Amino acid sequence: MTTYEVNFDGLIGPTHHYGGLSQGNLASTEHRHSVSSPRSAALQGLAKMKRVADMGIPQAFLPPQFRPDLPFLEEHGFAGSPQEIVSTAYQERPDLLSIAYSASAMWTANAATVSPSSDCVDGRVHFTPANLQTMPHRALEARNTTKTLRSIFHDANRFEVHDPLPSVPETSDEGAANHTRFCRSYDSTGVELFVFGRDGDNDPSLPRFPARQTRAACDAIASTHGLNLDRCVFAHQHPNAIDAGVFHNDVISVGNQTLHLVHQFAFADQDRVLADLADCFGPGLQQVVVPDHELPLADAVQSYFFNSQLISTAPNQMLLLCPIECSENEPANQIIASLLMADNPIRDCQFVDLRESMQNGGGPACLRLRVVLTEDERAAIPESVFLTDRRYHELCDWVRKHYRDRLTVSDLKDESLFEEVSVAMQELHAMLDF
Ligand code: SUG
Repeated sequence: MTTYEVNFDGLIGPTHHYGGLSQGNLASTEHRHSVSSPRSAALQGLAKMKRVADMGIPQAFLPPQFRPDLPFLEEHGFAGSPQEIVSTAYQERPDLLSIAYSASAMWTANAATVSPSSDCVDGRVHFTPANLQTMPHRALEARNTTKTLRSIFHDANRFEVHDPLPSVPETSDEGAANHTRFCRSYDSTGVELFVFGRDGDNDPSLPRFPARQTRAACDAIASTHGLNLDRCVFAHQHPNAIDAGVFHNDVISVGNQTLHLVHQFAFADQDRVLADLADCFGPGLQQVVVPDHELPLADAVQSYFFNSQLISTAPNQMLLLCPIECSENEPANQIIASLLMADNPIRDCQFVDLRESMQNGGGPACLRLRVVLTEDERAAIPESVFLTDRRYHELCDWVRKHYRDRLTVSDLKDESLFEEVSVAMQELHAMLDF
């Protein structure tokens, strides 16, 4: 039976702005309160999805979450009509208004951790939506993400969407951005790599910037998904990497099937981690370690090279879909050129313009959640989640009609913005039947 990797990209929402909300994410801090273009952001995201779909690779999408999150503002004591809540919040706590308006659900690599049915003891696909509890604007996503995933993966014979882990520092979880799966082909049992930045409170090597994922979260997910622990590897992120701006593992390492591209300073105990992965996998795992002298950490973060999507286009053939910033970074360019010449499955490299998302620290891989599905599992989810040609054009038209070309944090107080978003979201929900 054919088994596919389906990419679920987040459709970028109409309130995409630069809040400067993510400490440790250098792009977010650097672009704090810059002018954003929600319209360009969404069209860039859609163009990336279309490019992947046009290669014949199944491409699906998750709708944006409704923002502002009024219940969040109400919990902080703001009351009245939506307009009153927004306008008082802007006067008294503009930081909270920016959180409530964040479009961060676009980065679906943080939506959940997913284990395909071939890895799970009960033969079902397991999902754990991430609690994203480290950052207040991201913590707002979990409830809705759980609901959306449950509505898409509703068939309990084939899927289990767990509750997110408790939203407390001990079980801090950021989803698939800290999880990589290796396999010989998508239908074979894989080896799952779980990456954490913090192992309890007594961790002596805590970085300066937040370490968003805990070891306890990784353990809990591996256990509830029913994974074979002999085929799981747990790796501690290098604290220096976190302090250099590597807030998620997918900023410093990317893997697909039999190929792992990883920076020299990704993990604290790198040799052990790579040896364990090779042991669990058995023969055939190709590990390409990029040395710091070829791609210094600062360039890895600036170019987001490791946030490229590594996509299988045919058996043992892959495409590297890189952020356009890689083409402007000399060391990243060199690495790409040498990978294309070396003996590995990468056959092609393409650059994609996602500058609007990149300026908030979200590259190609951040914008997608990978879900490996058999033909039968794929048939059990609504067809309407897939990006067809027709849907692509409908969504582009919808974005052009409703999204602003320019948005600043002071625009968040506009009554008209709230209205515009409400109308746009109603129209979207009428268009999508999931
Ligand atoms: O969580 N940026 C996101 C970027 C997430 C990237 N995802 C992966 N690496 N998989 C974050 O830091 C910035 C929002 C702002 O500042 O307005 C933000 O949330």
